[in-house]
Amino acid sequence: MKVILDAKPCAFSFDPATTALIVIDMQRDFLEPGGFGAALGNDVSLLAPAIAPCRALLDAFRANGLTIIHTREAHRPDLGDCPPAKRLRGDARLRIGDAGPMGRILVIGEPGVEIIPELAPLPGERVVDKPGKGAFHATGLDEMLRASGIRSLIFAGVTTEVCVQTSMREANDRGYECLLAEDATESYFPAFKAATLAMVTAQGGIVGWSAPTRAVVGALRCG
Ligand code: TIU
Repeated sequence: MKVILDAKPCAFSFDPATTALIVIDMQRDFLEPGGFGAALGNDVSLLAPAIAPCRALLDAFRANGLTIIHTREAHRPDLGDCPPAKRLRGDARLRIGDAGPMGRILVIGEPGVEIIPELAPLPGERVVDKPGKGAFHATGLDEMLRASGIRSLIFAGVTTEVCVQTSMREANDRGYECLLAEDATESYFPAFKAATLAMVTAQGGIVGWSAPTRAVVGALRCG
């Protein structure tokens, strides 16, 4: 049964049964001091406002028994899935694979890759480790969603203009109806977050829709 919520650039209509919540990279490496985000010179406290809205979305999807996917930006310990072009980019104090205060940066199995405790996955919720910025690159996520009959995606997580926007664009090109939860995503650069929200919803929703978390939660309550 379809539900409709107020969104930009126009109403977003979705069937909760064929909708997944995709929480992008809410992991310690981006949200806590000592991880990848901090090593790149960012103020990680700027991402904290997204935590409570992400939790509200998780609570609503859990209460309705809906599909939830968590992603983590993470590489194999041998870094065979991390091209040098990615590892050597920029002047990070700690590069991917280097040992930091939360273990090796962005490496599967290390403490920094873990999703923050407030948003920890529950049993039955899929956790997709992704070697790229986009959640569809080299992950099998598209096949997983199609096998589950998912057609619409609600996006949340960090950072807005890097992994969230990349994933939303990948999803849009694969035919999913995508909505970005405006307050459940943050960037180290507030202006980039604002620009992303504007650009994905411009031109009649060229990439998709956006709406506040309360609109998504409210629609699920009514649905
Ligand atoms: N640096 C930055 O803003 N983001 C990333 O490197 N990865 C994600 O967005 N997850």
